[in-house]
Amino acid sequence: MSESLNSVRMRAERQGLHVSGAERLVPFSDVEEVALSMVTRALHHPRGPVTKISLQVDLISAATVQFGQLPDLFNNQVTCWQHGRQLASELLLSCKVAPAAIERTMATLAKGAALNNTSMRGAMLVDAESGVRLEEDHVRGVRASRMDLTDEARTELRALLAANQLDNQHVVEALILAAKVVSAPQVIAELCWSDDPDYVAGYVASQRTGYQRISLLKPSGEERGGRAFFVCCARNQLNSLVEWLEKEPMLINKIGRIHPPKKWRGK
Ligand code: WAQ
Ligand code: MG
Repeated sequence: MSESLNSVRMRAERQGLHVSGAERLVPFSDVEEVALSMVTRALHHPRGPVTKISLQVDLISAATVQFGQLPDLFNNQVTCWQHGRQLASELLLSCKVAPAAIERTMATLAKGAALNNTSMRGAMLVDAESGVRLEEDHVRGVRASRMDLTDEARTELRALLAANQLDNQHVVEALILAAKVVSAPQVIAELCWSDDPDYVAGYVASQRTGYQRISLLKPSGEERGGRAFFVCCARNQLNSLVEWLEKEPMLINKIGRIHPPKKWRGK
């Protein structure tokens, strides 16, 4: 790739509480339009109103861009969020996350993983064996950043998602984020549910399972959401993992399969 890219990042808050964030990697010609749409989105966010919007644009050298691929999407339909969390636990177990680590992390996300029991700005970093939280700052967490789809991959993905009634911004952004995060060999799985009160779906993602979308992972109206990256990582490699997740650019030029909905009835 010869053309340089720009990382465009937005974060919005209300009196210190995280409201919304967005990440794109785009050519210079698209910076203005993308930046404007992020500001518009922050101003009209369902978790709003906001009191501060931060926008950051950084030039990225083409030589540093890594290429990636989206995971396959599996569309699990559950009838209640309790079943959703059961399914998420099973999937995380299949990735070899320890049962106590799963239980502890879910409880933390459910009560709000930041201080004052609110949502964090970024993700928890959790030792997959012990369940211990490893992120330095429990409010900010770790922010996966500088990842996006190529235009061609975005067009292809949105057509495929639309054919499966899944074409919305949450799905597109979550697939991109998960693609980068689970491509790190130290991350054995990711768990996520939204902090938007009306968006009740979430997922477990890993190299092993792909992106396992779960239709319900929380009750409607709930604003406590979050992400946990389960890692198997020596302490002295943690800084470089976080640095890679937050700074290294990844452009995704290949999409995955979208599987049809499948009912899951609980155990
Ligand atoms: N890096 C790390 N953690 C993040 C990031 C990031 N870039 N962005 C958000 N988070 C954390 C933060 O704690 C948020 O509170 C939480 O994730 C949820 O973020 O298949 O909408 O943007 O239908 O609300 C998943 C299901 C939707 C999509 C996820 O997340 C589907 C969603 P939100
Ligand atoms: Mg949100």
